[in-house]
Amino acid sequence: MAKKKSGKRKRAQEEDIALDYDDNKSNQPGATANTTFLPLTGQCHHYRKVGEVPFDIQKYWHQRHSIFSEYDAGIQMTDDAWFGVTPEPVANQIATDLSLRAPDEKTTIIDIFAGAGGNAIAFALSERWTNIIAIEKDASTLACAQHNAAIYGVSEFITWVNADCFSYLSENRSTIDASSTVIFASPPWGGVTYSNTEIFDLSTMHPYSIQEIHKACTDMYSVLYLPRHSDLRQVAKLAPKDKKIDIVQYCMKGASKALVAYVPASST
Ligand code: MGP
Repeated sequence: MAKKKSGKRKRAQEEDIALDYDDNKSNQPGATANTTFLPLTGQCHHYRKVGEVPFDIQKYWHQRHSIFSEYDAGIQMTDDAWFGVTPEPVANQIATDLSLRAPDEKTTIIDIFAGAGGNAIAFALSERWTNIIAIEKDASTLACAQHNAAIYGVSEFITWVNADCFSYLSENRSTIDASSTVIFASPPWGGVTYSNTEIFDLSTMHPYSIQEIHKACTDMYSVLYLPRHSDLRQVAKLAPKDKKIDIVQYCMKGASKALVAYVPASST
């Protein structure tokens, strides 16, 4: 699994850097970032025993080795990150599928809700992308993501940005090349109760609705990781004129974990 370990893990953990995407306006914002590693905080945990784990995330902790096969190497998570992390086999399959689907001219991928890093790690391991930018608003969660990517030996292949993704996208509008960029969005779904309804209403997804997320990246090819029972009519409405959206259900052990909508850009 961890193809690129080659001693990078220790080096990455020892680095001491500061994230400031405003200082980094080259061809792609963040692409040549002075990427900096944030320190793990008291919010970051590597739970070893179920007794240490808050009750509401114990279900996820029991799945820890399918979420991160390298969990025992010291994977770090904030408690909130457990709810949204993409299990590794699913993240890898999405990375493989996207490698095949994305047109060749797409060379940059921006993971706008990077969380604990599962998807960004899979994108880096796929070796498909020239630039991988991972944005995470919460500094402790970003520190976990950087640490976890280092465990997989890919941290230095990812440009890390500690920011609100909507601010990042709007402030860097002029320097993001939409024709070469793919947006990957695995947003919060509003908590564990997301599955309580028969059909998930994406317009009330909290705190960001599907429309708000789509508006922020409508001119770019976007890949949206959404509840398995999302209202497909709402997804269909995101399709640019005369273009189609592919929707794929990603399963583990015969049960869907999520669906992914591959949404073409409005302009290209
Ligand atoms: P789940 O449905 O909470 O758990 O999450 P489980 O055990 O697979 O299903 P259950 O029917 O037995 O309860 C399933 C998957 O959905 C997780 O592995 C995550 O990949 C994804 N997921 C869950 N939540 C609550 C979120 C979220 O808020 N955001 C994102 N992006 N993914 C989530």
